[in-house]
Amino acid sequence: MVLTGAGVSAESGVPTFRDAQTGLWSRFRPEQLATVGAFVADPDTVWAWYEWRRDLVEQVAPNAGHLALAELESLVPAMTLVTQNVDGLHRLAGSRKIIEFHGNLFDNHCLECACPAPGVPRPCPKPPRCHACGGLVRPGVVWFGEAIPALSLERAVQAADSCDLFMSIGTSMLVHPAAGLAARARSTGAALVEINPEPTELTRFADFAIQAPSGHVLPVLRQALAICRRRTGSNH
Ligand code: BV8
Ligand code: ZN
Repeated sequence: MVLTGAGVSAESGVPTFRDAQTGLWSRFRPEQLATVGAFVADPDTVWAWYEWRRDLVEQVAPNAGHLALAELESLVPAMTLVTQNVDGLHRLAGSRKIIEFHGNLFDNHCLECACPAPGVPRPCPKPPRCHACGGLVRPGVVWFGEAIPALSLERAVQAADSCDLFMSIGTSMLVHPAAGLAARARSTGAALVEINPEPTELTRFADFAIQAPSGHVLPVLRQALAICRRRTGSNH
């Protein structure tokens, strides 16, 4: 099982949550904007923050780390990728078995009736109205204080409980319940590997802590696995 966070997208040019927000958004903290309360209080500002992030993500490409993870998936069919990222870059890189634990930046649904709101034209400076009930349309991400969608949580917990190797890549391990998945995997005997240039809450529990950028480490890991495969001829 692989759990990724914002650090995996950093080398694509997407600022992480811990990075200081740039420009207009420097006076807010993500935890202040990424909540239902913030959206209800000021829908135009919160919607504009997501439009700014969508514009930014649309201009970047998956990096070598995303691409290596997509290739690892074909080398290790049992692998499950759980991502906290909402930027869609893993899918763009070719990963298919993905659990978008916190949703996706480019999805929208109605705040009132939860009706999906596909095809919102871009740019869209203000939040559109729901075609079913006229309620405000909101970004399809999981905000702080909101529950993780039940199916995503169930599948991620199942992967954590059954994996024999848990890799935490590019995450500060501060946001729950995503961060708790590592402890679940460890409690069922999985080996823990962390790839992060900085130490985190997980580092002291990791069997291997590789303190380097994921865009550098993951291609090496993928290459090493492919060589092992060729030498041993094994495919499990
Ligand atoms: C919930 C979508 C309950 C929105 C996001 C238990 C303990 C403590 C707190 C809580 C708890 N349970 C619940 C909470 C509250 C809260 C929480 O965890 N708060 C934190 C701040 C303490 N959790 C919630 O509210 C969750 N909901 O629990 O609901 C409930 C239950 C039932 C019914 C009703 C309610 C929901 C959390 C989801 C929030 N949504 N995103 C949006 O994006 O706008 S979270 C958002 O922040 C991201 O998705 C991501 O998950 C998180 C940022 O974390 P990281 O990805 O780790 O990024 P970060 O910047 O922190 O770190 C980057 C790392 O990369 C760094 O370590 C850096 O060193 C490294 N790095 C940098 N460059 C590289 C690199 N690594 C590798 N290579 C590089 N090149
Ligand atoms: Zn509606």
